[in-house]
Amino acid sequence: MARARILILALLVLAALVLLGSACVPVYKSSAAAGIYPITKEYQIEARQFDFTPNEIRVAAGTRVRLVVRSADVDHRIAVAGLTAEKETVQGRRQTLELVAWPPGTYEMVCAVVCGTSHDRMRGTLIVE
Ligand SMILES: [Cu+2]
Repeated sequence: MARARILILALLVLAALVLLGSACVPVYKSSAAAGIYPITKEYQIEARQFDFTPNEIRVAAGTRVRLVVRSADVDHRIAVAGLTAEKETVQGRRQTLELVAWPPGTYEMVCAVVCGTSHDRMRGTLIVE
């Protein structure tokens, strides 16, 4: 008889734990807010000898940034120094580079492929605030 009581008590405790667990599921479980970096901002960038347009991007720290880069002339390679993000941009095609803007600071966007005589001037800035 005592075993039956213990078994019933154990089942009741188990049922209570299951009900308690289901009541604690986050409200936004499947929404984008559940991610670590929930906000994604997308920027269209044109790479052209010897500039990026726009050449300055300003984002909030912790933002997931998607750079859709299109080369208007020759092959380039966009790199964000300090954030280990780099993507080749082949002439006429769009390439997507994603990164997390963290930590706050000013990062240089550069062309990492020698694309012409003034290649070293091809720079932009990513400001993370
Ligand atoms: Cu270049």
